[in-house]
This record gives sequence, structure tokens and C-alpha cells, in this order.
Amino acid sequence: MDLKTFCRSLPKIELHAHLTGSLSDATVLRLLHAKRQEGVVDLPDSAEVVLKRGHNRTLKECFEVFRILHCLTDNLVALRTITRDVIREFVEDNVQYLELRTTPKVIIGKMTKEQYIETVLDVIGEEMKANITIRLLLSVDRARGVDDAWDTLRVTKQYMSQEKYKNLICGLDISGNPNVGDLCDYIPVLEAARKDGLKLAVHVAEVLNEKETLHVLKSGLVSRVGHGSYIHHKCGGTHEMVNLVKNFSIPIEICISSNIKSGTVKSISDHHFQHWWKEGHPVIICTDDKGVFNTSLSEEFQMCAETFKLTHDDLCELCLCAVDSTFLPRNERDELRKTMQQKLQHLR
Ligand code: 6MZ
Repeated sequence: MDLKTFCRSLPKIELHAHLTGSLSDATVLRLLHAKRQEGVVDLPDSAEVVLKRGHNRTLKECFEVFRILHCLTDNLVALRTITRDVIREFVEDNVQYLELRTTPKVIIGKMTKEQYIETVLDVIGEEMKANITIRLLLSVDRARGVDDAWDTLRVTKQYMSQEKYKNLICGLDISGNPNVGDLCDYIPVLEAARKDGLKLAVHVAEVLNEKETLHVLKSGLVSRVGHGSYIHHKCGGTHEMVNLVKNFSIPIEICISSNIKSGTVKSISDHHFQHWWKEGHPVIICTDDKGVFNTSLSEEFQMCAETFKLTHDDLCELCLCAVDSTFLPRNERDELRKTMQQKLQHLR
């Protein structure tokens, strides 16, 4: 079996996918059509920007794209559509378990954070079938300030305590433009979230920021690191950071296309994946924003295998080990591991 087919056939686990960043061209075109029907006329330029797929974009440009995508998804009907489309595309790519993350938004007259979360959770409930399990992480955008983060935590707790939804929310994510705001300011929110039983996936060291990275790692609150490009001492980080990640056994969510295309990592041969992998530290291959970076989880696996000379067995191992980094409770993890083992058996 050639590598491309093999990567597509792998039963995969996706742990770092931002909802709005995951929108495919087809979905964006549908949203644009809906906006035009509404009579919104100033869209063609934005569409061109959004659809410039495969192009490298600086982080600053990525955040401009998110702003445009957020304008296209500023209502509950669009939110339903995108959640459903993104989930189905992950199913299509043979993703067995998906932890989707999104930032609940308030748009006056159109949606509250409560309605945002409820809509996403409802679609997740509808789309969960035998071939996929889905959980939700609510994202805190570090550019929106600490008050907004507290508010997101408040609403998250509200939904965690509802019988209908409580098992679907598995954690909190902190993301947003890493060049804006200071993660250290969010430590009290992280502490409160942990006390409330939420696991924490935090974007750490996506760009070089020694003070912030050390402070957050030392807090011992982080359950998974997003990106972590500047943690390893061979990639601009320090031995102290590596020791913290290892001592706290914090798995690292690896998003290669995102890092290369946004220019936060110079080239794939410099990517930190290789160091953690060689040292046997838990790493999970993820897409980050499959739409914005024009990729898929299968393609991320393929690229990783080609660059770092991974065998089919290595790839199976990466899929299986990802189970231990999920935010599922132990019994559900065991179930998932069994399913993954069965499916992988046919491939080995
Ligand atoms: C940091 C990112 C990101 O929440 O509207 N996001 N944050 N670094 C990245 N690397 C490229 N990619 C996406 O999805 C879009 C939001 O996810 C975060 C940003 O806050 C972005 O606005 P949602 O569904």
C-alpha cells in the first residue's frame, strides 16, 4: 500500500482542530453565497483572501483570515452548518476520535455565548455515530482579555452541569494570537478551570517567549501543550523547559503545516517533532486549521512520515499512543484504545 493510501486508511485521532480554521473551500463558498443572498455586497475581496489556499501566510495574515471567517459565521445558522461540515470532513478522513475546539462568541442581536455553545454541542450530539466520537474544548482567546476568559469559564461550567451536555465538554483551550496579550495573566482562570474538573490544552511557545513559556509550564496546570515550537533546547527553548514538560508528562500537539506555513518554524527539517519523537515523549499529529492551511490529518501524517522517515509501524504507534493524550475519562479511553487496536490490526 502506498504511503498516501496508508495514511488515509489509518484510524486517526485529532486533538487540535479549531472549528473556524477548519472550514473547507466548499463551506466557505456556501457561506459567501448565503451572505450575498442576505444582500451583503462587500464580500468578493474577502472571499479571495480566504480562498487563497496553500499560500504561506504570516501569523498576522492568518488572524486577518480568521476575522473574515468570523464575519461569515456570525449567526447560528452558519454555526450549525460549519460544525456539521467540519465534523463530516474529519469522518471522511477516517478520524475516529475528534476533540474540536472553538471560541464562544457574542454577537449582539445574533447570538450569546450560551447559544453558541449550545448550537455546537447540539450538532456534535447529532453527528456522533458509530464511526466517530467527538468532544468539545471551549477556547479562550488571549487577545480578548481576562474578563472574557472568566465569562467563557462561567458559561462552560453551566453546560458541563447539564445532564444533556456534560459529557461532551472535555476541557478548555487557550489560543489566539500569541503576539497579543500575556498568558501569565490567565493563570487564575486556568487554576479555577482545573478545580472545576476541566483539562487544559494551552497554546504555549508557538512563538519565542521565554518568560511566558516558563511561567505557564511551571504552573503545572497544563494538560497538553499546543505547538510548543520553542520549548525544546534544540529549537530555541531551554533544558529547564524540556525538563518541566517531561516531569509533568505533558503531551505536545504537533501542527506541522500550520507552523511552516505561518512561518513560526523555519522549515520542516527544523521541526521540533523529531526531537520529542526520538526521545519517546508523547506527541500527537494534528491539523490546527485544516482549511486555512489547506491540509488534512492524513496529509499531516504523510508529510511527517516522509520527512522523518517514519515506518508504517511508527505511524500506527502514533495513532494508538494518541489515545493516552485524549481528555476522555479512563473507561472511555480504554474503549477507544480497543477500537483503535482492532482497526490498526488490519493495517499492520
Ligand atoms: C493561535 C489560533 C491558531 O475558535 O473561531 N487559532 N490561535 N495560534 C494559531 N495558529 C495558527 N489557529 C487558530 O477558531 C478560530 C480561532 O482559533 C484560534 C484563534 O483564536 C482563531 O480566531 P474558532 O472556532
